[in-house]
Amino acid sequence: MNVSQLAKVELHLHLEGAAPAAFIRQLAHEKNVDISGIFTPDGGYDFENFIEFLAVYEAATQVLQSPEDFQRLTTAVLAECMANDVVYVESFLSPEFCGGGDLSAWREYLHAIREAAAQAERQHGIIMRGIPTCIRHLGPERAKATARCAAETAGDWIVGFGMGGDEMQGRQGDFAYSFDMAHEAGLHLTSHAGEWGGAASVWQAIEDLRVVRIGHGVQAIEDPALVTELVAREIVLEVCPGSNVALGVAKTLATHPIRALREAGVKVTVSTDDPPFFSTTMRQEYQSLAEAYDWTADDFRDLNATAAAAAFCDEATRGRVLEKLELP
Ligand code: MCF
Ligand code: ZN
Repeated sequence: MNVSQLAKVELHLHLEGAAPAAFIRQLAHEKNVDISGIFTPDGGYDFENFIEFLAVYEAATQVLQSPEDFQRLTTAVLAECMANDVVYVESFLSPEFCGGGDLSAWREYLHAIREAAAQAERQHGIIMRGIPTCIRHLGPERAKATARCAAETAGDWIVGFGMGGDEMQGRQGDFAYSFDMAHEAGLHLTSHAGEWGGAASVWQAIEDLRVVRIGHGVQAIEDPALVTELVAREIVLEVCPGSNVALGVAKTLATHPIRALREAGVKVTVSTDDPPFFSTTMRQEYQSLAEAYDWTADDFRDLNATAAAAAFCDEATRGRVLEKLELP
């Protein structure tokens, strides 16, 4: 069997960022919203760099206006996950795009997302869990409303709290209040760091926010003391190689830090981030890694074992995931 067809766990997937461009174009058509400027002539998302990516992402979310839109989105995204043999996926959800941080609106959006997830699980067995995520460039005050939404809905489905967005703005520690609130509600913590903000940003995330996973984290390779610390603390990196190459964090897969980090003993996992934006899929990621590094099925089973162990779900769910992966 080709390694790209192995059963997979994906820990780093933004729900809106996983929306196929055709899905967003269709919603724009239905709602009469003109966002034609965000698409390339051949129908993909059009951006040249990280800042443009964030702007195009946010423009695309304009057509996601109701719980029903998010229900359709979740169904479409899970279909794509299944087509890539993903058996368990944790998705970042944004209360900002689901009611603007209003708690009762968030509950309605969440209900719709969970309906779609429950139906996919009943019909096809795929398991999804949600991680509400604040948007760094909107600042610490807005993050508090997101954290409150997360804390109030924490449970067996909302399992974590995270932060994405423009890492060049502010410091990780500016968001400590929100991360503390989420932690007290029993949520597991992750934050995007070390994608643009260097090793210093990863240090801040582990020291100031008490995260147990890092989104990206690949720039940790610049600081040997940090690599040692990540190994000692068993911090898990949600690495998204295709995203990093598409946005210019790494020039090529051959020079991407994932291999060196893994060889240094850091716990790494593989995800797609925002697959249609970066013209990637989970199968494509596995295929590219296998070709670039000669990784075998055993390497990928090892990555999935790390991901399953690092999943924020409860132990009963983890057991089901391990069964699907055919891992002990
Ligand atoms: O991981 C990629 C690139 N780095 C940082 N942020 C994001 C990525 N994909 C989406 N985001 C951000 C973006 O600001 O996360 C937010 C978006 O608004 C959504 S979180 C559900
Ligand atoms: Zn991300």
